[in-house]
Amino acid sequence: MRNSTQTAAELLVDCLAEQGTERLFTVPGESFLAVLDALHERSGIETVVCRQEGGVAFMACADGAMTGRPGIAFVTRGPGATNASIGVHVAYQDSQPMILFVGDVARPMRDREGFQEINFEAFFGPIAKWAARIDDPARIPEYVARAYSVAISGRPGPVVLALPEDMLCDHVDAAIKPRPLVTRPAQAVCPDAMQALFAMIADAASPIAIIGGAGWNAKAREHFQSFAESIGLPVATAFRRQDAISPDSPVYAGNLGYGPNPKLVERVKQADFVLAVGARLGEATTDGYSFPATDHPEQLLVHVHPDPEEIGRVYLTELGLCCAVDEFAEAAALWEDHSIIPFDAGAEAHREWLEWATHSPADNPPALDMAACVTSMREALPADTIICNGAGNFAGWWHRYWRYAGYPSQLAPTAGAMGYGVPAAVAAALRFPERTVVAVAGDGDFLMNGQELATAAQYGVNLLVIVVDNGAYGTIRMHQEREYPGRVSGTQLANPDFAALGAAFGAWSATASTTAEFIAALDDAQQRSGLRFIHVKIDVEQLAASGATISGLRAKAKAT
Ligand SMILES: Cc1ncc(C[n+]2csc(CCOP(=O)(O)OP(=O)(O)O)c2C)c(N)n1
Ligand SMILES: [Mg+2]
Repeated sequence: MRNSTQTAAELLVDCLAEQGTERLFTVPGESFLAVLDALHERSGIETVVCRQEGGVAFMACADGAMTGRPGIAFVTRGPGATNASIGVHVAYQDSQPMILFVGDVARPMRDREGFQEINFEAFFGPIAKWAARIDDPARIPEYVARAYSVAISGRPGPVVLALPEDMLCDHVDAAIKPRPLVTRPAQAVCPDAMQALFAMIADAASPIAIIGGAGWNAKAREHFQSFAESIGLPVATAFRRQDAISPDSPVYAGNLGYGPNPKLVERVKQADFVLAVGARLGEATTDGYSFPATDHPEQLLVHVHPDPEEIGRVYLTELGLCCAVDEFAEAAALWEDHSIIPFDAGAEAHREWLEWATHSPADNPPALDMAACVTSMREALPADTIICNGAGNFAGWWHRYWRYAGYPSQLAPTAGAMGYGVPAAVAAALRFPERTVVAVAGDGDFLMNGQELATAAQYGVNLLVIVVDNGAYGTIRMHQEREYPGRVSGTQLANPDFAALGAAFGAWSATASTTAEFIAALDDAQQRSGLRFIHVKIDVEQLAASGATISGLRAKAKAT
């Protein structure tokens, strides 16, 4: 029997192995026991057992972001899939390849609202690139190959495949084999369009490039950087895509997104030519589609993006290049055109960024000065450290004062989902055991997925966790103080003893209430390996890296 047939679950696992899957993330369910069993037989794929499906999906999403191949997640029916949905949404908004497999009710139970039943195609439809169900086990190779193809091609994103429990136990002919490795289709640059682009740059007086989105890799980064440097083109990064260029590049102009350098904002507004590469130019990067503006007759926009539907979707676009980021970057680096007189703007913009991103201590600094703490990390940690965060104002200090060198070195959700940082850091520590990985989290952010420290401990990863505790959902408090000054409602937090919590997960832990204590704790943490945890206590008065304070916002409200 075994020689002539295989179970559907075995075939599925073989298909994943054929696609180069080394690791998958899961919280198990009885709906896909057959898959767990098939994994038991096949040692080539590591099964990472997590503690909540939000953590599972974030780990898979981060893994996909790091490798460019889909991160793989397995969860169970309604409860597992709904927990995991936050990671599908992030993978969608962040354009990261991921495949979520969902154990589904058995086929005979369907459409009766069976136990934990959900119509997954309908549920995930709007937040996945493709959501489908495999009913016929003989077609597993086709579905898996298509899932990989959809996840990595064009604008990458998440795919969801539902697996009926009974289908996984079906026997199929052993002659049915996995399809071979799926690769991204070639998306080369059109030479005529390239020529037109170079002519426009040659005519520009104040150009700027905005780079981001997915599809970057170490080589693409190098290529684009050498092109930009050769003509002095200032390069800004889109929201949370700061590792798309080296911070040491003499044309790096800084990051857009929340709390950008006002001088960079002005530069983008005043530019007569914008080259967007890979970036969708979303709401966060453009401050609500205001720079570049959606209609900007005085500003030429060239949009380079792998998905033709993104080009011209929101913005008036002079020239669209539908191609892959790395193919564009390479073509730009190798393009022979000597008509462009190099701009001084790149060096100017870089100076402005350095000034803004360099901490200058205040006369009266707070007891624990976040900007000083992040600056001290630059001395203490390797330059290519991977910094992971979820959502909250705390992240702004790293976005401003950390230098994201190396690739990848920033795992942060452009979708702004809290709880992403710790799971992403676990995935990064597993993927790059030789590199330093730091999860930074707010007190609110940490408690959304901090349970994945148990996963970190179980797999023995090296990971430093920094929790910035201001006793508040500080970001919301900041907006609240702006809109409703002095009326604090729904934003205060009573917290556990975070250092004790970290220790309970097996971490070496410390608490820092002053800048000096932070520096000492960091030094101590660096002498150790495994799980390390620093609980940083800050006053909520220090609201954001922009310098916003509660008293400042209240005073401003009084004055107007
Ligand atoms: C999953 C999720 N829920 C709610 C929000 C809305 N939100 C954005 S930032 C924030 C507060 C974050 O608090 P904390 O992690 O303590 O960081 P802080 O702003 O205090 O530095 C909230 C509630 C979100 N972005 N994601
Ligand atoms: Mg907080």
